[in-house]
Amino acid sequence: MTYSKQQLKKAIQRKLRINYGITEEQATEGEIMRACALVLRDIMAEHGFETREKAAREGQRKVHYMSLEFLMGRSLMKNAFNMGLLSTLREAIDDLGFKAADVFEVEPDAGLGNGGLGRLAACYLESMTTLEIPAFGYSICYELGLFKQKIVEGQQVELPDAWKGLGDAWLLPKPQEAEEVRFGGTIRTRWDNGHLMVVHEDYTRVLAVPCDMEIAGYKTDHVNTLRLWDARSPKPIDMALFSQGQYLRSGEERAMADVISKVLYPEDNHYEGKSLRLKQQYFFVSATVQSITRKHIETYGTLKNFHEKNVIQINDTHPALVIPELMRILVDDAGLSWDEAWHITSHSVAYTNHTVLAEALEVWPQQLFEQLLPRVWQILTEIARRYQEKVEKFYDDPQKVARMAVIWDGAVRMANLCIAGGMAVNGVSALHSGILRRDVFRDAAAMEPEKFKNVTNGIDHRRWLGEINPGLDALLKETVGEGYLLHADMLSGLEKYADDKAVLKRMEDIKIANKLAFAKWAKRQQGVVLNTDGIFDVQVKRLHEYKRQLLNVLHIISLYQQLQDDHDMEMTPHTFLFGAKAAPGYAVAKRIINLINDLADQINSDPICKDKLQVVFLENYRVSMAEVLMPASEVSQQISTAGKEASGTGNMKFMMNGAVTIGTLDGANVEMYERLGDENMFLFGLKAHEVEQLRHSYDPHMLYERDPMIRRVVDQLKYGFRNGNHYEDLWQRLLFGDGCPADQYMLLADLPSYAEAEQAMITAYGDRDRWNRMSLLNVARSGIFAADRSIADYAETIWHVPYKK
Ligand code: 26W
Repeated sequence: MTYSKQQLKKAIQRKLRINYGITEEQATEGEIMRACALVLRDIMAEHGFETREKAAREGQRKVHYMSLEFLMGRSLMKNAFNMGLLSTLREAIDDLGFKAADVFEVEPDAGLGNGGLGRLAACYLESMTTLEIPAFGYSICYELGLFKQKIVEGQQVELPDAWKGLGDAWLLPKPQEAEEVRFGGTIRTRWDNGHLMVVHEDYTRVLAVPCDMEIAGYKTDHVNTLRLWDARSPKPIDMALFSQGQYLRSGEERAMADVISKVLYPEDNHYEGKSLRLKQQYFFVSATVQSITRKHIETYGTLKNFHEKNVIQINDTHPALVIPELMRILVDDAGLSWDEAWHITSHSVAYTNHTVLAEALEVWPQQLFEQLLPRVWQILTEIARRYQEKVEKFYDDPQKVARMAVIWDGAVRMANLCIAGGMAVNGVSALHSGILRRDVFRDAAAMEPEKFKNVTNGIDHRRWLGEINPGLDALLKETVGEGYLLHADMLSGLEKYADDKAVLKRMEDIKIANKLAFAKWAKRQQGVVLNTDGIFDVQVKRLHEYKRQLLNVLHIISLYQQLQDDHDMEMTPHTFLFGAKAAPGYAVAKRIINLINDLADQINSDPICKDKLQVVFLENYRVSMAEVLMPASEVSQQISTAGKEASGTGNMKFMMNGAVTIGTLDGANVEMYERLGDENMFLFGLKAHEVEQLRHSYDPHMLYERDPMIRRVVDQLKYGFRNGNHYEDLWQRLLFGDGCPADQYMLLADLPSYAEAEQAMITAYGDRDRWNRMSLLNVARSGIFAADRSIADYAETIWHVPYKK
């Protein structure tokens, strides 16, 4: 794809004329942004067409990645980067009288996800494209993405995220490929020519209209598609139904369509059995399975070889209904026998687990299924019955049979459904996959050990390093070569510069420039003035008790108390940055946000902290903020209770941008530590097995009684702040619990070793050569965390598809 500046400029001008009837002189930045998007979209759409034709012609096996979330962020700069058009596009925009950076900045984030799971899906789609795997992503075209966060008087306020105004420039609606999804009604069977026919009657219909987003790979013409389903009513007013006097149904269909694709559920790692959520899941699953099977029949004329030509990867259990829905289509619509259909289904679907938190496990009430999805319910009961038979043949143990059941005590257990119907089950880091095998899914893993695998997560290093950190990208191109963008293992070539003073100085200068750039950004966005002489010590991720933002807070309080004891205490300037959204219904998480803001207010206005301690809560953390923040970060906080964070992927983004990690041995931190060792990473805290052992006897109150440092820090919560706010509820929760075990995430157990690790980090920071070397080695050893490596693992161990090496 080579385009000159003139060609791009002409194409943009043309889009302005055709779409908005304006010239560049009359255009706003938003219109320029949309026009640029349309130009790139046209190029991609053409390549996308060729990619799909080729896959059909050559009978390639396709990967279908199903996820209720795709946290795409912005696309203009990313697509231009991948298409090799970024500098040409910049010049074309300049030529039109605009600043490219400002045009990129007006693009809204496509925030169709909560956190790690959704961003992972976005990184993987990019990587599958670059590796030239014929792949499709599927999700819902939410009208409102994850809420926008405002901080008002220290508290989180949620605002709707109507991203589509400017953001839908990338979406291509395909009404001719719409699918009909059916809810409710009744099921009747009748015999027809010796065949048992299933008749579904009196159902409510919702139309699923695809809105396709093309995804550009890096240095390839291969283009994949993200298909987002938009819910519409089948007809504005169904005259046929209306004239029969059934206008109520028609109204019902409109009401259902209006609400299904309206908004993304904002709970992350927390299950709530809301019927609208189940409707979203089935809507998205049914439309997707119908679409995949329809295209398969168009190409091959039969569904009997479906599993040979397709693999469906499901991102956590949220799309688990794909299993009964595929069975339904194979049995009811295609007329296959149950056994044939089961063979095909259980050789097509693979399941990735992303969490071991009990409160995140999806368990749907039977009644909801019976009412909402009567045919799927029938199929589910048959799947459950047969799986139970299989389990009983293997285990003569009623307790194990009960634990492994798909339907139990009036509830459908989605994880067990995925295990029963999937060809593979994988965790997302070595530690996490081990916990699945040995603990969470131990009975199933003992029965079918080959099914259980690990694929450690990875990130799109082209976005999270190449695109967003041009300074480091330039250094890498000079040292290890441009090839690192396709072959992330080449980053290891940086290692030989670990003692090269000039390169170390470059690393430092790049970091300083990025800190200044972030400070400027934060000033413009939020009006806050950051102390860029301070260590940028960063914790950004969803707010969750297990992620332990509160542990970070307790440590900051201890530093503050030391300063109160000795105003003249020597201290390396330290700027603590937090960014986190709390689920709107998660009261404790919201209290912690309030606490961080109160602490920040007090510290930042206290003269004894001047040029020493600063705490800032960054409002509305999102992909586009992470893109400015990661390159500027020096310390990465990855401090979850060991055994709780499945992998983490923010940890990888920090590492790749040269931040040094303070962390527990949790998730992918374990694999980072294997590569970095104690010299290049600051570990602390209980190990996963120690957490489990200690659980029975843990007594945080005793730690509070015995350790004056702990007591004084924790008591600060109770006594509160100068503004009059206090946090006795959090104090209580740590020491005595509140309908839950006291300090269930063991903050107090880990606080002393955490403070030591922070101290060791500060000492290392003081030795510039040592620190820059650590930073360099973090970058050099991060190649393993590229999504390309993860996708190669999936391709080899689960999907069995070829990919570009
Ligand atoms: C049903 C409610 C709900 C919603 C989202 C339950 C669970 C989820 C996700 C599975 C939570 C999630 O995002 N998990 C994160 O997945 C990342 C990608 O694998 C991991 O890196 C994180 O450790 C994990 O918390």
